[in-house]
Amino acid sequence: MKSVEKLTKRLEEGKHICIGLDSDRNKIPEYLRNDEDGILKFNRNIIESTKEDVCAYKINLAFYEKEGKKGIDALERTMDLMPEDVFVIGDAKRGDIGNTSEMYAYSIFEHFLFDSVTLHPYMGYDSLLPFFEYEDKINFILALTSNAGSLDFEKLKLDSGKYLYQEVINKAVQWNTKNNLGVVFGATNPIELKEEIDALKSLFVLLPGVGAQGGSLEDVASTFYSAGNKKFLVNVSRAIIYSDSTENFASSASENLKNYNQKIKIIVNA
Ligand code: OMP
Repeated sequence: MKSVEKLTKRLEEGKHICIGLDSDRNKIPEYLRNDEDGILKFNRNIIESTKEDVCAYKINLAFYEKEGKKGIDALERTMDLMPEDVFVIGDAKRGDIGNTSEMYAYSIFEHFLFDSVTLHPYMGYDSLLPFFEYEDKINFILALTSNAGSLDFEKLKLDSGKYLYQEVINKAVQWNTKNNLGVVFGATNPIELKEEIDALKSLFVLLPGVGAQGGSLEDVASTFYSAGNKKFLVNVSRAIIYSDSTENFASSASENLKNYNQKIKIIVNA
């Protein structure tokens, strides 16, 4: 199944929650912390209990690289566990000169077999092109992020009167000739999201920031559904995967996911 087909099928079914497998040995249930394969076992249980109701999984490579060889092994084995029909994002925030980006793109798409990646736009078009050339994958470019530091650069005003993040969206729309682009837009920016909703219509949008960072799922879902747009994924990491520190963590994660899905259903049916 093509990556874009996996994603659009779930979005059409009203599934918009992307679970972030930000699996940290210091936060997983205590009984798994000293287990050599603790992170893998944690991921396996979360995936097993959520795979039917989730829209996608996002794996932030930082949490795996931190563990060195063992972490990369856990990442590869987690990828082996992914169901064929579920879209998986490699949250690597890549972008470098062309020949280096070619290596990064190969690593993400051909070695780890992710369906998608997150990218920094700071170095411009040629730094992203090697990723764009993978026509069947989806590339999410950071536009307006969820953190306070988004003010430092993303909200700088340009001579055109636009903010830098608005120009990133503009460029992503222009570059989207293969329909394989999206942007990252922090769910902690609901006012800006409403302002940009028309500009975003040809792109997939990944929205992190719900849960631990305080963004509102209701705000995001109602903004997209009011505009008749279903091409959005809301990432939740800590608030789903660490909702229970006992052996019941996976069923709690599933419960939480179902609650988030229910909130979206209420908005769709309103
Ligand atoms: P929680 O705050 O635990 O839900 O995790 C959020 C996840 O989304 C982390 O993996 C972050 O690295 C990522 N993220 C943001 O939190 N904010 C952004 O603006 C962009 C990302 C991202 O690109 O995924």
